[in-house]
Amino acid sequence: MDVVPYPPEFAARYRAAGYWRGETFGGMLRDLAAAHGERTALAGDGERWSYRRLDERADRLAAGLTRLGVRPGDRVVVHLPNRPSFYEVCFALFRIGALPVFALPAHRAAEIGYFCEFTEAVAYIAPDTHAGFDHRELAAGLKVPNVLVDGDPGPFLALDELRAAGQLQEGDVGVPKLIPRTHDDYIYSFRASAEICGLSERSVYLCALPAAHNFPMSSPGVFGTMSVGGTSVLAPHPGPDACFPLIEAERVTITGLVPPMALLWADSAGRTRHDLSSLEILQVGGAKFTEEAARRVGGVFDCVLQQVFGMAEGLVNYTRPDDPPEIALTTQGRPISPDDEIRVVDDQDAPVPDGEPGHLLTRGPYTIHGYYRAAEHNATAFTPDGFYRTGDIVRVTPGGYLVVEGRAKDQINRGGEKIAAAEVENHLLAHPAVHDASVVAVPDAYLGERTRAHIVARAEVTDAELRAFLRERGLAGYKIPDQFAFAETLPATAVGKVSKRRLRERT
Ligand code: J2J
Repeated sequence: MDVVPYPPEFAARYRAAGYWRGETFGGMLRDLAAAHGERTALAGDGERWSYRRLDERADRLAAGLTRLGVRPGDRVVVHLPNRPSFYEVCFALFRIGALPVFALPAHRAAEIGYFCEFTEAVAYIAPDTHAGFDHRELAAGLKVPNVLVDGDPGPFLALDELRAAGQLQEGDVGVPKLIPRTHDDYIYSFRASAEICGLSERSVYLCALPAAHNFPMSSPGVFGTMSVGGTSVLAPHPGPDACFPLIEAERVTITGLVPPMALLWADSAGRTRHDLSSLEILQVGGAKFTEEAARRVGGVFDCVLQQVFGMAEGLVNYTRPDDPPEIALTTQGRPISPDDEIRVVDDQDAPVPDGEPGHLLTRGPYTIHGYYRAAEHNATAFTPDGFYRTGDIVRVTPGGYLVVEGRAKDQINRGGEKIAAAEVENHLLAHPAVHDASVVAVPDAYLGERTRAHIVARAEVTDAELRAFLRERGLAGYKIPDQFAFAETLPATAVGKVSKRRLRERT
């Protein structure tokens, strides 16, 4: 089975509660064009599109893609930076009933090749070149029937004969996992998010993080902003130099950042000549925002600070804009929905006493019941009664807010960018001089965590050679270890597995 459906009794409950309304993205855009036709939906990359224009462009592209052979249910890998055409492509694919598979701009041949093959994608859609990287070269090496290039100047151009929808997430196994989301569950999550954040048609959302990431896509992100007829502004990158001028020019009211970027913004805000006074909400999430960092950022911006603890698999928690400031400084928020079920358990899946830290399990109206085409992995990633094992260690405050205390999954959170240790280890083990490899997180004042690869070599090899090797294999840059440490052996646990705990203690 490709996709594990919500159990019928749950689906029925979510419909009865009014969360799932049978709405589709295609229908949503049609309604938005009717209600807000001339209002600006998207601004960025030198373009400004009204809702009507977006609707028309999506129709035209859908027709073009259909002529080229894209059919309902087909998968299409979308690898676009922050520009309006990202959403044109999404809506066109949704109108056809095809599934976009979202890749991050930093992904390279290793990831993109895997997505195309694993999903049997019928097309790859990318810019010609972006940020100094030639996507056409990458595309030439893909086993995919069609390549669509979104380049300058003008619209799409079919490179090959063209026959050209999902969410993407890096898991803690050797290969990335795909997260299948439905129109019903996803639309509910961003509509409810927009309501929590108090968005209206006068809201202006700045998409600072990569558009393909779940946070700026749906928490409430661009789709949440669209759902109420607001305007989204697309930044080429999340730094203050790109974003501050946009905040001033577009009178941005809300944006979302990862913690290191929020700290960078706080440093720059003191000396900027740009007027940031339109900002009403600054969201921070994707990695632990420590109380100290939150106080620093909160003290600089004259707006509401909101913590967001979410995951592409579903569950998203927010501190509420009208919460006392202490809550936003010290917790990661509470779930969107009254029907989000939270369990905090020990290693045996037994509930821990109230307020104690434990593994976070969750189930609810927008949390998946299985990864795409991953039956074996799903057997351990979910409980038999359908709770998703988040891999996060949390505690719940008496007020029902979650505090993230740590992580049990073998994943490194490099300033919000997730790195599955096993994936990088697999690539390292492919090098003939590497006998064994183990990748762990090391604390970092700026990013929260960086990566260190512990290597047992069987022949002479340098860290520079290993870095070059990983790059040649087409691994995304953020997954290339920051540090290498060479050793004779790796420490073992009592059962003989590599002890990552002891590795982390090595300096
Ligand atoms: C600590 N850890 C956090 C937080 C995510 C909104 C916001 C973020 C994501 C996201 C998202 C954290 N404090 N505030 O999808 O819609 C870590 C946890 C979590 C994992 C999920 C959204 N916010 N995390 O980051 O799928 O470990 O989603 O399980 O990329 O990031 O990562 P991802």
